[in-house]
Amino acid sequence: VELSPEEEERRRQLLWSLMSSYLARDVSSIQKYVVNHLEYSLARTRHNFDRSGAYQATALSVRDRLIEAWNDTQQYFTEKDCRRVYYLSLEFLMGRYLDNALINLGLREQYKEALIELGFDLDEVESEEREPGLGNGGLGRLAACFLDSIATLNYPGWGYGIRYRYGMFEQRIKNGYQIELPDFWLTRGNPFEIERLDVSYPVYFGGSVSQYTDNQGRLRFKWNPAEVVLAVAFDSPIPGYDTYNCINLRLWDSKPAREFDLSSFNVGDYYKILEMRQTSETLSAVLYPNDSTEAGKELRLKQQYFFVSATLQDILRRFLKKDRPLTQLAEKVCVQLNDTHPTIGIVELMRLLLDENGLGWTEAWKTVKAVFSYTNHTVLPEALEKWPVPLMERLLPRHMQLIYEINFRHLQEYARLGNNDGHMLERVSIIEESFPKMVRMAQLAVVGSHTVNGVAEIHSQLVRTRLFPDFNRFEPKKFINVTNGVTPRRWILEANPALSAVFSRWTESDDWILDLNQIRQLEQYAENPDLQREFFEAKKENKRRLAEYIREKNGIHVDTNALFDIQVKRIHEYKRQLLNIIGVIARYNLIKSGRRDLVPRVFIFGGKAAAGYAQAKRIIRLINGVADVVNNDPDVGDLLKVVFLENYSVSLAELIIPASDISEHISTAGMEASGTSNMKFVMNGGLIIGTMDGANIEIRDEVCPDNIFIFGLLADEIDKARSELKYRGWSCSDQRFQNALAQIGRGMYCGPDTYQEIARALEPPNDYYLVSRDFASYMDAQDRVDAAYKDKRSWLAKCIVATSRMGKFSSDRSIHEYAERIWHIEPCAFTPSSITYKEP
Ligand code: T68
Repeated sequence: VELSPEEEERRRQLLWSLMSSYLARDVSSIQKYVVNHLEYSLARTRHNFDRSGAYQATALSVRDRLIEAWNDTQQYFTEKDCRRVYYLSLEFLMGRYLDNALINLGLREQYKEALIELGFDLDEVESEEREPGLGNGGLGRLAACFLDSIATLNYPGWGYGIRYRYGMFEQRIKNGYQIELPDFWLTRGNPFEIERLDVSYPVYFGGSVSQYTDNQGRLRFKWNPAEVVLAVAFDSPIPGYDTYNCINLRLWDSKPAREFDLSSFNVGDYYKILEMRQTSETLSAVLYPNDSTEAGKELRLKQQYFFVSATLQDILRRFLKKDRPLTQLAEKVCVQLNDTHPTIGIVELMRLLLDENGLGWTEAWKTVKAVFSYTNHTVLPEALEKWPVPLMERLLPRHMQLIYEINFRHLQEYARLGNNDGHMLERVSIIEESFPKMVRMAQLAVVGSHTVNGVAEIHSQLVRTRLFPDFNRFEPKKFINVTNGVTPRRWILEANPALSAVFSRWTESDDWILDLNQIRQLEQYAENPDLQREFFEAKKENKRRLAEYIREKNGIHVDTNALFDIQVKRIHEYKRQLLNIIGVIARYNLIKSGRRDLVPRVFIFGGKAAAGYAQAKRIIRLINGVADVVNNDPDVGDLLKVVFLENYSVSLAELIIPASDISEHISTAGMEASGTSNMKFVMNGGLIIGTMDGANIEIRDEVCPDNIFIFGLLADEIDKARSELKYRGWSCSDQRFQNALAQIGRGMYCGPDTYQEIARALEPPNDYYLVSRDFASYMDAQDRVDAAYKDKRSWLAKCIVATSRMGKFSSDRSIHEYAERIWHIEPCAFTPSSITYKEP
């Protein structure tokens, strides 16, 4: 109905009076909200109030609050028309929501009290939540930490991704082997998402391209697609810590689109249509469990385009709500590409601007380049995405045309810049001239972005010199570094309440939660016996929690006085879990030879192997084989235990990381882009043993070489070492290594299906990851760890100093850098009093 201004004002007043204003924060109101949801949302009676119901009702009551904040924040961003960042990622590894939301809202204590009176323990209620595992590892978890920092720092930003119905597979260990089970995480629904049936977009595939002349006589192109899928938005509110701001993670779900179905139903092809419906639903069905290797599956490309197309349509629609030309898009919008996975977005935005909105090439391209920036997460050649041209032509014919045109203009420009050694154009080309031809997504991402960043200093240097030397020569300013970080909210405050209390006590404030540099104050008390005792007690408590879990899950008793030595991360040859486990075998042999003066150690492993990565699966088998032998050898006792924890995940990381004395970050130098668990471990009061790789180098710079155990070849020594191995037959003369290898070769720890391939991979010409070459240096570093651990006071002082110097590795620092150097956005904080629709 048309309303007069007076009627409009009355309507606004009515809406305000109907909305119950903000939800109260006291314990009895919280109880009322929870029980209301139990009754009216879950349709359970008060007599049927179990722990699962308590979780659901609690979560829904928290969701209400998040929605209030979400609505106000988004309305405020719209009103202020602030420049926004959109973080595009195929993975968001969020971890459990409830605990994090309560902490960020500052309501955990109230909820704890409210639930106790209702007969529930909040910790137990929280553990009812099924974690959404919508990511593989570091890259997906980084995206989640970044959202927490963006919200906390009041930056106007959103995350966009896919709502996979099956996330990362669930890992089980059977007879030492990894088994993969599907992760249907939505079985009991997800109270933290809001389905937006009103926010949906068609996404097209296939078909052909036709030409026509527009009314100004210009040649235009039209894509006539053959297939359509509908993208439907699911929103998850992401609250910041100690702010009212609440941002959005919008994940797309695929549904069959009716418009195409109906016409085909008329044609009578009933079964074909039902088949097509199925494929549309499979689009967002499953996360590809490949980490750091490119599988090149057709469905994966469809997923990428599906999510990027829906996202850009959504972004343009929001921008165009205000009447303005698309040439101004880059003033209000920037898009960060989390690796090359969403890179087809560069081409899609070109298509939208050219074909759907009538812009000319020059202005369209200028806009595109001003909008996009790209984060690279790996220099491993096998992980760089490439798509076959024929596949691209079939699925996205118009995009393929545009890629050729983008490449043609790009090569012309680079040819003009000169300095062509004959192969330069071949190297910088977006098209690889192989059979079949391939589209190189990294080259496309560099060409279509204004800024390209690596994720740690050494990695950014390798991005410049090894991946894109020619681009770097002509456009050096394009390449920058933004070192990764992790959120102290989840990784200290939530994961480690004991240490958090120590931080607050010794800094006499909670400010460290928002400014991690504050914990530097602890350093001056590194030798203080009271602080040392508190540090020790906190660690002990965390080790007890983990020991209890190990007893429950693995049936192994571990002594909390032993040194806990932990390596948890995806299983990959470059991460060298093999180096660790061969070191364990050597230690076992030492014990068997009668040495009793060793520091008792518990070696804890965890991590998933990609389902198709045979060698990684063998490594898991070997670790479990060694665990069996060692843990059941009466000669060993408490001197050595080996534990493989199955199904490593964010929630498990929150339990494991605070319990470490030493953690291992031992990749072949130059291969781990950054690593982020290294940061988490040190923040939680543990030391690390590691190579000069990724963020280890910057951690060493911060904590001083005395407080970290570094070993191994440097990145620039690797090529030479490899060629020595290959051409001069360098082989490891270390007897401990040879003995361990011989035992593996005799089948002492696992059967021939496993040991043959493991032994082969470690022999001279094959040892690409240089396990044998770094072995002696690794063992020396482990001896230094033992020696240092024996002196309890100096060990604790090392831990305190190292921990206190971790301020740099808060993701708040990373996000400030992105905001200032790449996104050029400003904080936009909403406070309930700055509401423009004033309550009448
Ligand atoms: C990781 N990459 C880096 N990739 O390995 C790690 N890859 O050093 C870094 O700290 C982290 O990114 C954050 O920057 C990944 O985790 C993937 O998970 C992945 C997934 C799909 C395809 C390729």
